[in-house]
Amino acid sequence: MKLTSDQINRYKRDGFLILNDCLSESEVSFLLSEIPNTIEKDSPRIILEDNGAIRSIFAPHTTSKIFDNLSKIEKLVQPAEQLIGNPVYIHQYKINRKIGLKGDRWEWHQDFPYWHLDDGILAPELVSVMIYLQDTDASNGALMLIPKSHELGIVKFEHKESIEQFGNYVDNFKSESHLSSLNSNIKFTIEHSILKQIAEKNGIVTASGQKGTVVFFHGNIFHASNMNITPFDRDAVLITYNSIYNQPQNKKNPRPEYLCSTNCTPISCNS
Ligand code: 6CS
Ligand code: FE
Repeated sequence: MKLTSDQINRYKRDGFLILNDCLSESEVSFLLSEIPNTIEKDSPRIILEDNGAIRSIFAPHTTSKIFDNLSKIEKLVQPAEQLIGNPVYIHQYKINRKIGLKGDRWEWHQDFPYWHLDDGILAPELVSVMIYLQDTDASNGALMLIPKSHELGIVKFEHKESIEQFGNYVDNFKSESHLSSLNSNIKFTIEHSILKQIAEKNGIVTASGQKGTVVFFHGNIFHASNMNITPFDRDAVLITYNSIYNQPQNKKNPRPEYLCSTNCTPISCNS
């Protein structure tokens, strides 16, 4: 299912595009029932919240054929190819669980700094596809985005040096635990005065949607999500597609395969 030129233009203008009813009720319940098959005890792919609840399940496609098939369906891959303008492969794939009453926040950040500095990906030619597996709104931690913020490139980090001061960060990057990129206290967050200035200018959009809603968003867009204070889970699948001509260059201390795939074979859609 290809995007219309109006949808493509809206994505280019805003940095995101929300498609309601992209997956059917039966597709979503099939995916939900498959989640237990993606969880391997004590696997580094499973990231826990401080309270012990599962926060993220990385690379679910490595243990589940169902999630592997999902990443190759036309209605996800074709829009990604249209938005990137090249054939794509999967850079990163995860299920972000926001378990009711336990799922924690994602502070305001851009994704591309992690893929640029930790993985050595040179250009922001990536698109993340977020699929809601439950009805999602502001109460249970929907994705919040600041329109047009993707046009600013990588902005200054809060409490951290600016990207220029990182210099050859990738070369000097100590292979610390990767948790500072994955937990509820992530290392590259947006400097607060910049966040305030851009939020005042462009507003904040809460991407609410029923199960089956899909949000396509740019690697440089400012985004965040609140903790889930409701008793209702907010499971979301995130597939990040990258241009096959924009592969990771960090060969010195690459992150593990489940965070940064080196299988850059272009995806051929299943029907
Ligand atoms: O480090 C990463 O690749 C992950 N971390 C964040 C905060 N967003 C992008 C990505 O999922
Ligand atoms: Fe993110």
